[in-house]
Amino acid sequence: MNEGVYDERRLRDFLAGRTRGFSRRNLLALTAAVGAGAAIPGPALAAGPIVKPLPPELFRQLGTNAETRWSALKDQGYYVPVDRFFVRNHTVTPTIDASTWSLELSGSGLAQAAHFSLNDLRKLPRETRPVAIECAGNGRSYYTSQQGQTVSGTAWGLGGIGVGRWTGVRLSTVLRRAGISRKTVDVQPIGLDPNFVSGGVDLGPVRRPFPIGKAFDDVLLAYELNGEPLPPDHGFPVRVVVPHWIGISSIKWVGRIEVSTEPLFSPWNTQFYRLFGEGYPAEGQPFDRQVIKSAFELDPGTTFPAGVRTRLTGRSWSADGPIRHVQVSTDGGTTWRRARPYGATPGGVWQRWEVDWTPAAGQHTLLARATDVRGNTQPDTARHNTLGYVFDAVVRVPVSAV
Ligand SMILES: Nc1nc2c(c(=O)[nH]1)N[C@H]1C(S)=C(S)[C@@H](COP(=O)(O)O)O[C@H]1N2
Ligand SMILES: [Mo]
Repeated sequence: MNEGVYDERRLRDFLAGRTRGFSRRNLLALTAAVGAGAAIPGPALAAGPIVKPLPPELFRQLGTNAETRWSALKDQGYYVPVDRFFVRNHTVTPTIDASTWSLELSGSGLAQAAHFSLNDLRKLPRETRPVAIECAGNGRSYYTSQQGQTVSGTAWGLGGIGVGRWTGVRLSTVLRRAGISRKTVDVQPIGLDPNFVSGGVDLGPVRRPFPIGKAFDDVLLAYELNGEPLPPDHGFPVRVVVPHWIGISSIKWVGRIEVSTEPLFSPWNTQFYRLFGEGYPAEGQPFDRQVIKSAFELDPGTTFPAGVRTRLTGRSWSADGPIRHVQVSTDGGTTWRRARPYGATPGGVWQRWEVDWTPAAGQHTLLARATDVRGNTQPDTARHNTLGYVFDAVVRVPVSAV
């Protein structure tokens, strides 16, 4: 499955006007606004877009979203507990009755529509996978604070990621049961949360297509997170989990999956989740995959006792494969040393690491730089795109010691 080839093909389909159920005119108007650096107006804020408690020591709230504080991951295990797993909601967490919920599969890739209740899905062979859900805009605020660049969208720090143990049934199993046609090229899961309205335009339910090759490769229809039923905020009763791909692919509260013998498009792969800006095509560069990043398990501005040895910890991850090594600098990037990896790494999703450090009194800048098994290394500067996606540069973390 080569998603680069898929992206190029779909870009050509899109440019040739081979788009179903989506107006390219809306897109061009909105893209112009986005290209000018205008903020994308968000939906009206409901009283509580997120159901679970968001204590300030665990989360930072950003509109309808909440990012995990990295200090909240210190001394936690490999998996991010639900009480501190980040939430990215386009609107609000819907209330869904699992006893009446069912998943519909329909479209030109099926002779007839098929329906599966939660019990139907639970009776099919189950599988558990460690998978990171990470927002494509994770780290976006650093384009501005570290590179002085203008970007639009939610100003995430690095807390728009969580690694979970997801349990469910393979999407391929369900597609086969539904009688999928060999001519199917794309599938598109559709959320049951309210329609997303952007710039006064109703863009419909949150949805994003992916190719049949990916659907048959490693995608899950998950009904459990970390051994418990999916929490409401993370997609109860069932969400799609698409390993290695940007978070938007993993549609929560899925109600229907469109199965199509023709290429599918939605605003979430035409207007959003494309790279716009200098050096990118005017129509935007499609992308699907997450990049490489590192984070210290502390909040920027933390104060340490001077002259006392402290253990700095963090995590690094890459969608391209397991992490090979991590280098840390405690002097603003002048000198670097290898961090010690520790802990089990089921699925190789991320690597926990540590270094000892005895800070002198004063201000310090911490940096961590990861390299994965494919040789990808975090650069000093991330390549700018106007929507602020896929920030991969080394982050400078200010701390002090007194
Ligand atoms: N139905 C639906 N699915 C969705 C979203 C949404 O708003 N509605 N947000 C997407 C985005 S942008 C991300 S990053 C992930 C976040 O998953 P989480 O909230 O479980 O952390 O869900 C994705 N799936
Ligand atoms: Mo996202």
